Amino acid sequence: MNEPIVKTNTENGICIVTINRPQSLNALNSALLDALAESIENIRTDNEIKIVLITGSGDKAFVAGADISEMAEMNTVQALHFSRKGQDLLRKIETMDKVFIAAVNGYALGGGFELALACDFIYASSNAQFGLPEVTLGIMPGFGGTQNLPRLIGPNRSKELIFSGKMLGASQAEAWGIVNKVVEQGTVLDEAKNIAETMMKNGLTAIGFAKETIRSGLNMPKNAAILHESSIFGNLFSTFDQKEGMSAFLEKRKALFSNM
Ligand code: CO8
Repeated sequence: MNEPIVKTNTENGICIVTINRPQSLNALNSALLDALAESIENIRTDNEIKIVLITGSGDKAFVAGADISEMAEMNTVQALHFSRKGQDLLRKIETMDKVFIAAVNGYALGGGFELALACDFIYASSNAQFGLPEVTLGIMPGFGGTQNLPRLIGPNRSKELIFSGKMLGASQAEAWGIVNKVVEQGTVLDEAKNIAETMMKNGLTAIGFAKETIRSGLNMPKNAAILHESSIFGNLFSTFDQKEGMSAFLEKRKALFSNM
């Protein structure tokens, strides 16, 4: 039987999503985007899954972009649908009250870099390369890159990357604030799992609300964002986890959160 193009494996609330098309450096074609969208929707409705790690199959690429051989044949309408399909998927990742970590194990180019940027943060192996080479193909990023990258590293560095199409190595990406941590080749998934396991011990409802507050606050004027934060902060005092977390501290024991 053929291997699935997207593999998922869940253990103890952490789901590993592996993009599995290594012969094309995990390039995103329509079938892969559909399979990824289906996996992400299953994850959204699975209450057992709290943290998602996205990685690529093989040791060469996370995702080397959208599939150029498929895109080469597209007309305007097909390209628009293709881009929307990708954007819908990424928006779901950005807005879901679960944590997404990109474990970048090689090339993260074009749509692949944009997929990593939609995650909450990125861990990268030392051989990772990041780039938005769309202009070398006569197009521009269409998967959120012109919006998410400038919000992360500012417009000037984004323009340098987008206009030149140049790749950034893992340590430079770390220095620019794109990557949270660079690790030895072959260990990125384990390192991402380690931080995920630390997070699993915390109040995951609170983490979900913190994610939403950070995301929505970045698109609001500061005064409104601060008000939004205090209202969410107040609401968390109606949760079991707030009672448990604070009681556990006062009773000098470990908190047993139930994510309610
Ligand atoms: N699309 C299709 N096939 C690809 C892609 C890709 N993006 N990247 C690599 N492949 C294929 C190659 O064609 C090759 O296939 P084959 O063996 O059949 O010839 C195989 O993967 C291995 O690749 P290479 O032999 O080229 O490997 P190298 O180690 O020599 O080079 C590189 C690796 C540098 C990563 C090189 O493959 C490369 O430059 N790839 C293209 C990168 C790129 O330009 N990506 C951006 C695409 S545009 C994009 O992502 C737009 C997103 C916006 C819209 C998204 C909507 C979803």
